[in-house]
Amino acid sequence: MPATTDPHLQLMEGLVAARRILLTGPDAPDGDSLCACLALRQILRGRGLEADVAADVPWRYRWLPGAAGILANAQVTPGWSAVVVLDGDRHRLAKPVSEAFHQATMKGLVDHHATTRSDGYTHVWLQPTIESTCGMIARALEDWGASLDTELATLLYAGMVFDTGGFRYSNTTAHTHELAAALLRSGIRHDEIAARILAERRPEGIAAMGEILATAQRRFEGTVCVGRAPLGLQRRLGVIPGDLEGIADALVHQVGVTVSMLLIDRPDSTVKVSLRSRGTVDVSAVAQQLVPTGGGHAKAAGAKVAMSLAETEERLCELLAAVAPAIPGDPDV
Ligand SMILES: [Mn+2]
Repeated sequence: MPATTDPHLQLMEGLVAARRILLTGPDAPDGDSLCACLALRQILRGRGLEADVAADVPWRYRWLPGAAGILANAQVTPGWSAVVVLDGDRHRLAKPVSEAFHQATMKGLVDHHATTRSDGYTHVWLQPTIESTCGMIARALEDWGASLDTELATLLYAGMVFDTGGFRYSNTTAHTHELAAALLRSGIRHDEIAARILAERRPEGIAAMGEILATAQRRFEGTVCVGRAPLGLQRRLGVIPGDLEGIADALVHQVGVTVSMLLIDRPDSTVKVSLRSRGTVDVSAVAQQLVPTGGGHAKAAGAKVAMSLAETEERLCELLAAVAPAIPGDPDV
């Protein structure tokens, strides 16, 4: 029997007592975050609770079961008794959602990022040893008395596939595969899920990927690869949110490269940074040093900074130089 002090049971206890529940993730959510929100919404609605999801959904995730019913961030008005942040922390919520969070009586966190701080919530369920937030939910189903159907299994499998890069990243464990096997038995189309969540691109995204890879530069004696997506490139090629997923991974998977950075200009004069590591460099520490709201995992991290693209690149190179000897030599070689 699980102890009632277990965070996933305390969270459910709080949610069952709540009147209106809003589930959300960081602004510009990834596959794990959206799938975790939709999965928890299905579980809560299955218990007769009033639960909704708020997110601006990139095209890549619009096929997910239940995605059509997601509220856009701008549609969120105050009046939620519980707001739960999944797969990321409260510091990166979109503005209307952040206001709803601050006014809610119950403030929940469900996350697996080691860099997430647990202050500012009434309920915290944080498990950095688990590969994905969807994996946390999959592991809690039995204790919650929730039943698995094909729709729920599709969501949980999609989040796990997304966060493990198709079971290839170092966060994948034997237990990840055991859970995936249990989800496969529910009759999901795992090939379709993996193709859509990881591989599929729009023609505009293919063109952007080609140009970013072709113009990427290697620094630090070739061990660090920098990809740049300036606004000009994005506008010329018609890039929309969701088109640039996976490019940071492609950059790091080159012979001799141990760290990659993808720098994406945003229309609000900020830069979105995606960092990947294949070696000993902890890129979540680099992201946190870049900006306090940055962070993630040791091998995959991100940040949003109010600097120019060139300034961001130079600052990141300074930080990488400081973590030597993992990174050799001069940033300009
Ligand atoms: Mn995640």
